[in-house]
Amino acid sequence: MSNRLSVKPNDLSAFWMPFTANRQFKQAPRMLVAAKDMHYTADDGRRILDGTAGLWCVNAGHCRPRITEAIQHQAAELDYAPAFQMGHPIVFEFANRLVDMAPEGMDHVFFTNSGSESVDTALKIALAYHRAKGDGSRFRLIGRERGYHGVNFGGISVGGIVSNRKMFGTLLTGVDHLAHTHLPAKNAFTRGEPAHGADLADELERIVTLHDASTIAAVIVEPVAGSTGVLIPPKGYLKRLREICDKHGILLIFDEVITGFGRLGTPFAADYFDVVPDIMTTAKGVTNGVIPMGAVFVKKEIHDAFMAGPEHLIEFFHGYTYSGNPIASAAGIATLETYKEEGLLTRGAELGPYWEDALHSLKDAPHVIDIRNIGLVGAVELEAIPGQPTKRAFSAFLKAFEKGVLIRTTGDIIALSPPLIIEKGQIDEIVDCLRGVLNEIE
Ligand code: PXG
Repeated sequence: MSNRLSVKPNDLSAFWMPFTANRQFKQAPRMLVAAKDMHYTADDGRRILDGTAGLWCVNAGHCRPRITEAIQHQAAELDYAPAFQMGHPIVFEFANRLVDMAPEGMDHVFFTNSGSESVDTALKIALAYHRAKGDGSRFRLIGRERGYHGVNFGGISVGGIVSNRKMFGTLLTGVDHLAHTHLPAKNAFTRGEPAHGADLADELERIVTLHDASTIAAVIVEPVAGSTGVLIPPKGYLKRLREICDKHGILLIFDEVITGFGRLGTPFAADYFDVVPDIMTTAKGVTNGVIPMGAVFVKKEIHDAFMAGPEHLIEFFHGYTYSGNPIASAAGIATLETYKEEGLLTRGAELGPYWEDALHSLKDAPHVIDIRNIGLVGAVELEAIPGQPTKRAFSAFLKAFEKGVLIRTTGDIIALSPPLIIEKGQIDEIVDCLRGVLNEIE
C-alpha cells in the first residue's frame, strides 16, 4: 500500500501525542494507515471496524468520494482567503445551508476550527451579548460536573472533569457548576432517557439564589454528555433547565459538538429533546471530521444585539485566521449533501431500537454494571478493578483493537458511537466482539 508508513519504535519520540499514554503507546503502537466507509486499515493490514466514528466525528463514514472530491476541487480553486474584512462565496453558502437545517430561530453561524474554539466563542458571545444590551453585570457562567467542553481555558472552566482542570491554575473566575445527572443506583440499564433526576435541574434555582440572576450570563451543558461516558439527561431535565433560564434571563447554551449532525437520530439534540437553546456549539460532524471546523449557531436576537453602533466598526472582536476556511466550507457542504442524500441525520432513529437491543444483550456479560443508549450512541459501564480505576476498560480497548473493533473508553466506561452508515450486521459484530472481550479480560 503506497501510504503505509514503515515506523520503528524509536521514530515516534518527536510527536507528543494528545490525551494519550505516550510511553505505553510508543512501546506498542496502534497505527491506522487507511480508512473506507466503516473500516480502518491498521499498519499490519488488518481491517478494524470503527465503533466510534473516529472520535465521534466521522458520521458519514470514511473517505466518502463526494467529500474527498469537494476538498480536492476547492484546494485547486481557492485554497485560502482572508477571514477578516474579506469573504468568499462558499462560506456564505455553507452558513445558509447550516441555518436552514438548524432549530428554529438559530439564524446565524460563527465559524471556528474545533469544538474547543466553538465553546470559548459561545461563552464570549454570551458575555458580550449581555454587555451590548447594557446588562454587563451578567458575568457568571454556569457549567456542570462531568461536563466536557473542550480543552481551552473557557471550556475547562465550565467543564467538570477534574483531571482536565486541576493542573491549570485558577481558570476563569465567576464560574459555578450544576450537579451531574448520572444516577446509577436509580437509573442503571435504562433504555433511552432515564426516569429519575429531572429535579436536578432545580439546582439552577439554588445557584441563582446564591449569586442572584442579575450576575449570571449563561448556562452551558451537553444535552447528552459524551466524553464522560454517555450520560443521558433524565426525562424532563432539559425542559426544566430551559424554563429556569427563561425565568431569569439567562442564556442556555447546548454544546452539541457530539450530539450535532445525527448522533441521536435527529439533526441536533435540540430537535430530539424539543428544547431550543439560545446558542449551540458544534464541530466534528459539521465536516464529517475530515477537515477541522466548528460552527456556533446563534439566535437572531443575540446576533442582532451586536449590530448597533457605527457601521464601519467591527461589531465583535473575535475570530480565527481559519474561520470559514474555503476548503473546510467545501468539505462541510459536501458533508451536508451526503447526510441528506443518504438520510443519515435520521438513520439513528431507524436503527436505534436494533442498536439498543444489541447493546443491552450484554447485560449479563462479566464486569458489566450499567448499559445506556440513545440514538446511535451507547455506553457499557464496567466495574472498576479495586484500587486500579480505568485499567479494566483500557484492557477492553486493547483487546477489542486486537480483535478488529475500535471502541473508546473513558474511566471504566466503554463508549460507542459508530458512523451513521453502520449496518445491522456490523452492530452485531461490535457487540459480539465486546462479549468476547468481556469474557477474556480480568
Ligand atoms: N465539546 C464537546 C461536547 C466535546 O465532546 C469538545 C467540545 C471539544 O472539541 P475539540 O474539537 O476541540 O476536540 C468535545 C470533544 C472522547 C473524545 O472520546 C471526545 C471529544 C474529543 C476527543 C475525544 O471522549 N470531544
